[in-house]
Amino acid sequence: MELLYTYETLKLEFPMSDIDKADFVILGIPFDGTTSYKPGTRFGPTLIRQATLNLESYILDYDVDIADVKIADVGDLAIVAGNPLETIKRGIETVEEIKKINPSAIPVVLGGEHSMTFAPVKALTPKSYVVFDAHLDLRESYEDNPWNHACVARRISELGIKVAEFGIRSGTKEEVEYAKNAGIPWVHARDYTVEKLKKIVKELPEPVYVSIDIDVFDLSMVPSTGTPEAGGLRFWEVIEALEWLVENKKIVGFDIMEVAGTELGDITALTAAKLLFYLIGMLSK
Ligand SMILES: [Mn+2]
Repeated sequence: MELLYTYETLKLEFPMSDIDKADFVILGIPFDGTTSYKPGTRFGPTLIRQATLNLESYILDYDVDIADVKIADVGDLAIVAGNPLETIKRGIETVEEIKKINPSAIPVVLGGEHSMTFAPVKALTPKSYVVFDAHLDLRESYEDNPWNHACVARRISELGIKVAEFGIRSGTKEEVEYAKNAGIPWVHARDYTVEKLKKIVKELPEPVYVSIDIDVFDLSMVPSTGTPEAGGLRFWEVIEALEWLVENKKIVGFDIMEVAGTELGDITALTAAKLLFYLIGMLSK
């Protein structure tokens, strides 16, 4: 089954399912056209898939073997180089195609810069958007481009979707004011606890879309990302929050974004791959 804008790329090491039979459908969006600092998120989806080769498919914590889960991988989106909006349009259409073929599947987007998250969110129309990120991403526009990666949470909140942000440690005064006026709760990485997240997310309407900008983690774990920031969260802090989310809220889709790098075996991709297996594992147990 072929989708209009996708092409095959590196596959995971165990047999993949067809889209119509899958519980999860992986789609890479290898775009880095508005990246500000470190380039290379165009290689993110490939690096994450390759990094899964290092992992046991059995998840100790959940007694789930990822190799037994029905996962389809539709490959990567054919991006429009340098044009985030046109690439987003292709992304929306592709996620809509996936949902048409299999309405119960959970789309899993691998990025690619964070601007691309708008595509699955627009296609899946969740009521809430929970994001783990170092950055507020609430700018009206950045470098004269409203589709820049620094604006994605703002564009999503403008859709009328409730936004909540965790692990934040970078933003402008204007972004903080916008969050206040729009009623967007956010928790600084310094103040972050899973209990604080639960308190905020408990009130959010369902279904929920979950986005993980890999830069939410401390940069010692994720040096290869578009805009690395010191002072981030630890791996198990994020996993614990995700486990609670999966148990308490209906999740319509998730993504792991901003993985960059140019070398196989990059630490950042290894962190993202482990996170991908844990997310699929916790949603399958
Ligand atoms: Mn970020």
